[in-house]
Amino acid sequence: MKEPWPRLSADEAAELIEHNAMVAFSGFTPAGSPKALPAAIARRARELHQAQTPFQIRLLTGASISAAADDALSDADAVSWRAPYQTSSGLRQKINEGQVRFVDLHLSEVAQMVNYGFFGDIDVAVIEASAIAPDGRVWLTSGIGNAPTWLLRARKVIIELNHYHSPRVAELADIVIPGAPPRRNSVAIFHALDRVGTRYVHIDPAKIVAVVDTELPDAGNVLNKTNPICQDIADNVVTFLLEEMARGRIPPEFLPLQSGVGNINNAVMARLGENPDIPSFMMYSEVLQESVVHLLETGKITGASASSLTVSADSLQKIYDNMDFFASRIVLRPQEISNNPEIIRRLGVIALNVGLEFDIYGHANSTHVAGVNLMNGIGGSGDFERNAYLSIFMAPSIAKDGKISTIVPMCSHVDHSEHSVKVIVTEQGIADLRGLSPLQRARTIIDNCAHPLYRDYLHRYLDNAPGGHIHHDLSHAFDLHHNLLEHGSMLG
Ligand code: 0RQ
Repeated sequence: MKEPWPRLSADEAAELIEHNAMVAFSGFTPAGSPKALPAAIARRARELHQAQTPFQIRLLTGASISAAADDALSDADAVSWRAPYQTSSGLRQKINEGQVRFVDLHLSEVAQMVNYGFFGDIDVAVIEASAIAPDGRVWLTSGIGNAPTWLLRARKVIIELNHYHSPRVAELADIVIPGAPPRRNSVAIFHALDRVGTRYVHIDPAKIVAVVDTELPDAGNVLNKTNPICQDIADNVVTFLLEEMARGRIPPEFLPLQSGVGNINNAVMARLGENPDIPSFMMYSEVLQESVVHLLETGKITGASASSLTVSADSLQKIYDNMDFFASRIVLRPQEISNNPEIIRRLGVIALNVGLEFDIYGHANSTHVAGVNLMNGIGGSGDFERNAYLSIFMAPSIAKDGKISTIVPMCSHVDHSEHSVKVIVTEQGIADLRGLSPLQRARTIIDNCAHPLYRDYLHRYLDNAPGGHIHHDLSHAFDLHHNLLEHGSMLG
């Protein structure tokens, strides 16, 4: 039987994308993101630019894509607008130079904002799939992200049919799209592994304008380096959680964990995994990193829900080779479900995220260095931090060999407020902020979390700051940042 859609090369498919189109990529991190079209779109941009023809796309994704893909697109000046999250150094530079307009969004909200038309129509969705059926069923791969919404909303769909993935990867998926307010029902997830949807997305097959065959792995962005500072932070987190259990504030069966990405989070997962006093637990997270696969195998993690499997090629292969074991322990969800505030609050998630800087009252900056330069974006950290039972923020107390204190008098940009940041942990110690007044919080954060290099300065700032409920000296609150910008070090 003749297929209802054309099989094209990536370059041929890229020609279907017009200047200024809103393009939406599947996936969440490199997992599940298109692998061939980003480079082909970049090539198309270069060719057209050489012919003096304008060509740029507006690009929506789930979270980050591979840094190589974002780099290729930004090197070719192929992107004019980008949302909601990125981790590429090349794109970051263009954003900070004002050449690419970037919108930094809570990841759980993106699909709904698109459904309500806040960003205009989606012209083309580029979706990595493990299989498609002539009736329009599309099975996704190792990262779901916003792909279900893109498939349903886009005018045209280009499928990257990636034969690298096991066809059984679809067994991990649980696809459901919440209804529109005000008649949205509750999402009936009462346990991290509950399934409430389908394994595929069903669309009008007439929208599929091209199928591009690929066989490419989810390259890059697998971080599992560690260092003594990460280990100390991880030990402090484990100590804190054990004390919470001893006081009965975490139940004996533990609570589901969310863990951000990066070396600190990997170290925390490893330490939790090896500690015999931490019971086995579930994950209700957005990304499952490398360490989770091993902990699922040992039984320390009994089940994991997320939007993507951001693991090494070896670990992904292990999952595919042992699908009978892993398919009953992993659920991959659209990001508006993996990061859904209702479910996070209901399950009592413990959220573990990393920030760039914290002020002495507990506000956190995750996104903007010295308040001006974007790092990556808020990602899903806000979805979890605001709604978690326990929000724990972690960071080394200093960055850049001590030139930067991550504890400052006033955050130069606020992503998470003092009202929802519950605990701050550095390698120096733990600041449990629950129930503390602002001045108590300030002394606790300085004494327990600030680096000794900066502790006296921060105490002096607090002692000299005028105020009422909160003390601040508005003419000196950013002296450390001024020092950094003028002298390259907060120490002056
Ligand atoms: O610089 O890369 O040049 O060495 O920032 O810092 O300590 O290596 O930590 O890689 O975990 O990143 C907040 C950016 C931390 C990340 C952030 C410098 C430091 C280093 C990286 P180098 P670390 P990480 C789940 C949840 C928001 C999104 C999120 C992030 C570099 O965790 O993007 O949480 N979070 N998502 O030297 C200037 C400071 C600094 C600083 C550190 N105060 N000023 N530079 N650095 N503190 C994932 C998703 O949402 C998909």
